[in-house]
Amino acid sequence: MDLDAFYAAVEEREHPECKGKPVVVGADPKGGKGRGVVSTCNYEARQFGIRSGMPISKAWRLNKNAVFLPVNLELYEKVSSNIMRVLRSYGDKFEQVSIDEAFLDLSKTARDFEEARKLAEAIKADILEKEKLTCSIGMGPNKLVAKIASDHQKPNGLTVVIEKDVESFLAPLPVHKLQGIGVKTNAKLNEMGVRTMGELASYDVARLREEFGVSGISFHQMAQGVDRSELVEERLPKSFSREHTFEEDTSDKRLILTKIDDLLERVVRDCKENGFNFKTLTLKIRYQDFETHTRSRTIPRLAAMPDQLKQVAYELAEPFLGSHKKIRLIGIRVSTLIVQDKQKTLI
Ligand code: TTP
Ligand code: MG
Repeated sequence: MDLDAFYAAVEEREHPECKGKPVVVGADPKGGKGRGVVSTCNYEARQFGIRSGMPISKAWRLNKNAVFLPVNLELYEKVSSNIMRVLRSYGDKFEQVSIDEAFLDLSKTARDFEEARKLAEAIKADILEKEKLTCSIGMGPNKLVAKIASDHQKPNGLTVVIEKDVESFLAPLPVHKLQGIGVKTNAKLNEMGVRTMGELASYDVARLREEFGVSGISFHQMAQGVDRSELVEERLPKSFSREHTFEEDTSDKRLILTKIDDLLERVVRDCKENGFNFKTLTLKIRYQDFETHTRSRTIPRLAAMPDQLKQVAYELAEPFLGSHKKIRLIGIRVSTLIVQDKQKTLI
């Protein structure tokens, strides 16, 4: 799955008055004197030849009347994480590749490609409904084919390539669509008379090896649609935590409990915003002499109410509050995270 004109599409959604106009997201064009680059642009702007990575001054020359907007990464990251959460809930293994692109393994979720196609349609509809954005999905027997298929009918595409059609699907496509074939390799292959993947697939592998070393063998395999790589699942967070060091060491019970409320609220928010629930709450206390203690408690019910959570945190703090030593730092951590959509436990 790859979102269409991602940053520009989010901006169009936020500024409906731009709908239908060319929209360029990137550096300030400063009347043609700007020095940064284009991050991306919508499909209307692409008709003027504007592209990602191009100097913003050139984009300005190509269309002075386009809507030029600055990059609001924080917003795109939030939208991205919402969408990735939706996507992840539809399949088994999940690998996020970039802010707007991810692989999903449906081989255990769907019985065949027809069922998988239905799931892909449901994913597209769900993303459109929840985030008002379109994406392009490619499906195939492996990652290589899926990735190329996702790019095949952009924007708002859905391309399904079943096993027996892999070679005929790839054959007419230019070799530079393969990952690892950049400008130089592409030029070299073209010199050798190889422009399409079909030509590459039927080229003498020994000659490819002579020219490109072991990469030559891998190009030959890729051109045939061979890819045995597994999805690399993201490293999910194991916990969320926040700490506070007091300006001055303190024994003031009211001050300490207020700070616990504050930390707890922030940690729970971090956790929820990232799409997790949690089962374990840990409190950390450091005294003025740096002696440090932690106490944990398993929360009996997942959907514990804020007041109950507070109560648990107070109970964890209780034994430390009567000490003759002052407190320097307190911390709150939540762990044993559960993905909210799937209720899958992570240690
Ligand atoms: P892409 O998926 O490559 O591009 P896109 O989503 O804008 O358009 P398409 O419909 O062709 O998929 O990149 C995703 C986002 O990453 C893009 O919206 C902006 C950002 N990006 C940059 O900031 N600089 C770049 O050079 C590229 C290629 C992308
Ligand atoms: Mg994209």
